[in-house]
Amino acid sequence: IVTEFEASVSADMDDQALKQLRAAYLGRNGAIAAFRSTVDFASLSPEERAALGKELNEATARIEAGIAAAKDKDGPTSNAPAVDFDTTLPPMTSGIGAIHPITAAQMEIEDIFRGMGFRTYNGEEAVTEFKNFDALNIPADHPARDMQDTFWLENGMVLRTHTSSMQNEAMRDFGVPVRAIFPGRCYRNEATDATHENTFYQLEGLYIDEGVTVANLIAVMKELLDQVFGRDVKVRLRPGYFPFVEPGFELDFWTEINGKWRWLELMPCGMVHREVLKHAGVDPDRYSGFAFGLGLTRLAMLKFGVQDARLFNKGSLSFARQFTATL
Ligand code: FA5
Repeated sequence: IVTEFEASVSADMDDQALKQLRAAYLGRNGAIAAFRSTVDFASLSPEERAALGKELNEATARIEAGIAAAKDKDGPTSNAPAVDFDTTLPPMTSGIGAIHPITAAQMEIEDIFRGMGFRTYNGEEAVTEFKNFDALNIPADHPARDMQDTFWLENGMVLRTHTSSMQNEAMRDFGVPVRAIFPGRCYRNEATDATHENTFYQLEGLYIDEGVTVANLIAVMKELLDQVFGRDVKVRLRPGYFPFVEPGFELDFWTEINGKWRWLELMPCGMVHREVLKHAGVDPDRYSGFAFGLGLTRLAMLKFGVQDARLFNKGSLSFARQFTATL
């Protein structure tokens, strides 16, 4: 029977043909069963019975193996797993990923603002000149355009130089009152050093409602910094100039750097300029509000003690892995 089987099986056979072949030899009405039915087992001695049983088992095993081998060689239509490895070995682990320190800082700040009723809004990185400049009271001939070195795209759009580019659409999309933060990547065509990257992160905040004042601005900024640094942080405002705020400020906070306590400039901010409100269709006689532009990259440097902003963009695993313990 086995000789006959081995002559008829071939690797060219498809699954269906192999199934039929298997039935013809091993099925209920197959060759092995037919042979069994011709044997009068009761008339055999125990030794004869054992020997014949063993032979029939071997024949069955060889036919099964022949079918399996024909299936295996079938390539893509074969379902047989490739078992050329030891399934009892412990699995290889690929290591656990780490959250990038800037993402970690961003997530923490988003949480704090969520607690104060701010929604998070993610805008585009390639934006119209209008959103990045004009809507923010920076017309084409305004010298403030030179304050930020811009990457221009061939289609006339720009890579946003700041997250303020989202102020206009946030007011238009949500209407007022609005409380929102916009974290994101910004680009500036400038020489890099330890505190300047051409690709860096900001986190913008915008709060527009009736009767919002500088007092609200200070309260929100202080709450943010108290929570980020886990202590009662001292802040101060100095005048600062940005065309899209009036008055504009630089917010400093009192901190220890290399063992010495001093004021550190952290966050430009101010009361949103009337022209910016008008560009977004908001009535400046009824509504007022504040905006701020937190340097997220610089905040992450402070928080995690990173000395060089350029390390964040290196894609270095050994750098990223240092922060797993912090999370
Ligand atoms: C602005 O970009 C304003 N849009 C901020 C603003 C928003 C003011 C709302 C008023 C109201 P400035 O160019 O200073 O401002 O950048 C803000 C912060 O981004 C800086 O304090 C700094 O932390 C960060 N930043 C700016 N340039 C870089 C850079 N090249 N690399 C890393 N961080 C940078």
